[in-house]
Amino acid sequence: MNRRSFLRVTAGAVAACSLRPRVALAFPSRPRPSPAQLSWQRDELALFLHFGVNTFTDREWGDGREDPSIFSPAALDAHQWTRAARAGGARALVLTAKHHDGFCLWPTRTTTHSVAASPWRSGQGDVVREFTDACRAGGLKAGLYLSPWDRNNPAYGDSPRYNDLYCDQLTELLTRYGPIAEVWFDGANGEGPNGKRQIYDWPRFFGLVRKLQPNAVMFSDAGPDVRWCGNEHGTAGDPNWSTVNPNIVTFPGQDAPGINDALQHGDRAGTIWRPAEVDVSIRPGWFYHPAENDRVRTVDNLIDLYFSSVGRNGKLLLNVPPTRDGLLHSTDVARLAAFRARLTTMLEHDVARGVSGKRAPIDRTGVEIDFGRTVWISLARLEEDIARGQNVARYALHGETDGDWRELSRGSTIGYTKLDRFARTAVRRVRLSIEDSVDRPGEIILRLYDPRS
Ligand code: FUL
Repeated sequence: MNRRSFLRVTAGAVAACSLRPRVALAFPSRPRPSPAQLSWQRDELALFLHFGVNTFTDREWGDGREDPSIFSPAALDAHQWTRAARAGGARALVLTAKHHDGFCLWPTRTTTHSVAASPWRSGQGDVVREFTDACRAGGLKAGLYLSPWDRNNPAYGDSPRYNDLYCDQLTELLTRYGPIAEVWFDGANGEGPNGKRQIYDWPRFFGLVRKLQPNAVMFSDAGPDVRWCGNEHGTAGDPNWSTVNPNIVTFPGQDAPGINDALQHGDRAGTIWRPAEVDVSIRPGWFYHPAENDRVRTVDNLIDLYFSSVGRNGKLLLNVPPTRDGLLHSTDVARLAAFRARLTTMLEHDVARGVSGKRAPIDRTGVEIDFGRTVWISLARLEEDIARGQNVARYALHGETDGDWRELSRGSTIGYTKLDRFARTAVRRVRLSIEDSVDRPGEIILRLYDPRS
């Protein structure tokens, strides 16, 4: 037995017979993740790097009139970014190759509004190159954000012309720098010159990414592979289904009744696998602002974020913006490392480990484990085997002491991971009951901890 305690929540032969035909009719093929989606989710944490001219103007949204000469990150070291990411336990990073201001962090052929017109590395630099090389050297996945909204480019608003240009930019980014694991399409889309509005050719963009980087996941409100969770404060929905109805959110930035609900919660009966990504910043802003150096999230707060994102079947994309020097700030770096150290300690000792001989299935909807002694617990980690889909819709966890069963926690969806904190309790037995599920739940892993001991 390894350190996990495997609790098989499986239907017995009789129950399977009664469940299968009905489920088969209602859900002919429950969606499952692609290998890329599975690997994306198992990474749990990625760092988001908002970096560009706004870093130097102290703004959040540039208007596109910034002089490229302001971009001069004298000490830029992408290896420092990846070292900090690794220390924080992230397995991927996503860089803003172009934000809404249109300034390109790589020497593109599509515009002169780029690093090539800056004094940085005498105009010979390429942030995307240094970033992707550092990711590869550090064994981390590289992702790129390319803002559809472009407040600098004269073609913006002239829809076919800008769509061509945007595809050229995607092509450069997806053919020059080796494997790209995630392409991030922002839903924030604003005005063009003279109020002209850009009609994006999303099917073309998605098709191009799929062709050039078939193993990348595409993020947007409308996926197609991973979806926005519907807010920027670090909270995945509850419930949070990784399955969606693709007819509700059909393009990034769509705004209509029901959209936010769909983003937050997914859809129990959804036909497409599109798990939620939770993007949030370690500071109040997305870009670096010196005035926010004292407002970096605390370790407690970062742990809370992990619980409300990864612990609710989401993937956490935590923004840690480089400074004007081109380095992550020492406070942020220290916070990341301390966060990981704390999390590792919290999840170090699974008290359910090694109790295999003392567990007994109670019925087709749950399991009971008997510790044979009193143990203290205050945290549960539940996991479905999402390679086979997501099924649990409602569960309850009870603990028994001196013959008295009491509820420890209850919840809706589980998915990749559900983390529940509860009052520290001494138990001899624990029972997990699956009260509602879409299909027969597969194997569920239950881990129990007492982080305060
Ligand atoms: C938003 C943007 O407008 C913000 O500037 C930031 O990039 C955030 C991640 O997405 O839509």
